Order: sequence, then C-alpha cells, then structure tokens
Amino acid sequence: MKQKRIAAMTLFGVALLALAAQPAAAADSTTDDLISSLNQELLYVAVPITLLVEGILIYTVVRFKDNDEAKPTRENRRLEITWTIATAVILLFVGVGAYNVMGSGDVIATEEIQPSENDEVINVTAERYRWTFTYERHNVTLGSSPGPDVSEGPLLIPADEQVYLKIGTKDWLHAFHVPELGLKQDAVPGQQHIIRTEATNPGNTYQGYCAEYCGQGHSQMMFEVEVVSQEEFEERMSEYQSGGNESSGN
Ligand SMILES: [Cu+2]
Repeated sequence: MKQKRIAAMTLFGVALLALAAQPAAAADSTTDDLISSLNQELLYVAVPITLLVEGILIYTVVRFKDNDEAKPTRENRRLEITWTIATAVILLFVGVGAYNVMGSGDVIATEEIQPSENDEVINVTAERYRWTFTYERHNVTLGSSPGPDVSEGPLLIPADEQVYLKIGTKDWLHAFHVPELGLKQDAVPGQQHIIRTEATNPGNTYQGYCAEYCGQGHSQMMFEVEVVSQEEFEERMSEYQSGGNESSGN
C-alpha cells in the first residue's frame, strides 16, 4: 500500500516535470507568446513547490502514522522567518512576471495604447448577432455575416505587423475572443477598447467567438481570423474595394 502510494506520487511528479520541460509550441502572435511564456515561467516555480509540499506531506503521514501521542509543536522563529521570506520572494517573482506581461500593451487594453497614423487599425464592432471589421485606411468593411454595407469576410490580419483592434459594440455587451492568438476583450456599450497584437504565422486561420452570452443568437457570433502576408493583405483589400464594397465609414 505504502509503496503503491509512493509510486503513484512519483509518477504524478514526473508527469508534472515532463509538462514543464516540454518546449512551448511556436507562438501564433506576440500576445500568445507573452501569455505562454508566463505560463511556462510560473510552472517552473509551481512544480518544485508542489513536489516539495507533497513530499513533506507524504513523508510525514508515513513516518508518523503510528504515533498515538503527538507532541505539540514549539515556536521556531528561524523556520517562520524562512517561510515568510521564501513566500515573499515567490510572490514577488510571480508579481513582476505577471506585471511585465500585463503591462506590455500586447495583452490587455490600456489607455496608453494609441495607434499612430500609419498603423493598421481595424474597428471590430459587435452587434446582435454578428461582427463587423472596418479597415479605416482601406475604407473596407467585412462582416461575419453580410449586410447592406458589409461584405462577408474574415477578420483579415497582415502578418508581422502591429495591428490595433478597436473593440466596440452597437447594442449591448459582447466579447471578442480568439483563443489561439491570445486575444480577449469585452465589447462595452459606449466605450472603445484598443488591443494590440502582431500575428506571426501567415497562412494560418483561427476561430473567433463571442465570449459573453448576449442572447438567442450568441452561438452564431463566430468569425474566422485569417493571417496573411502583408502583400496579400494589400491585394485582398484592393479586391474588396473594387468588389463594390461600400464601407459605412465616411
Ligand atoms: Cu455573445
């Protein structure tokens, strides 16, 4: 029984270590890269702590299982100072790591993220029940379903270029979410949140969703994200322009 339990725990530990040692898959965007790297970093800290705590727990249970008269613990200042400092160091490491990722500008929307004139800006607008993507510089509007001024099309993103997505809504709450690119942002009425990213794998497509339950048609609010080379992006934009697509932007 004892050996069985130790064997099971060892197996669990090895599995965790293997998970931690696995190299991160090639990131699909700068945002995805930041998030995956942080996960990896935190795992390097979490796995040894888990093994240490579980090890002490199992050792204690096995070692003292026949101890009928447990002695009360005594104050041990050195031990208390040690675990206080160790915890503080770990929290500091996690805090600094997380802050660097969150504050980088490529993970969450902050006031400081403002595109300059030459940046690719896409207005991503949610409504019941579709998404529209307006390319300010190209005067093109694509949508997850066609409409009067909207051609049906994916969210087309040029690769290896900073892209700014202005997330907004025409009616009520929705949420823009592309898990594989690491993108998620609420679409809040009366507000516009700007998120920034740089997709790194041209030729790939990704599934996007609405991630905030918004009514009967919520499950239809899906869209495709297509990452293409910068040349192809410009070509496709000209095609959409000449294809009679009239953007509603003035
Ligand atoms: Cu929804």
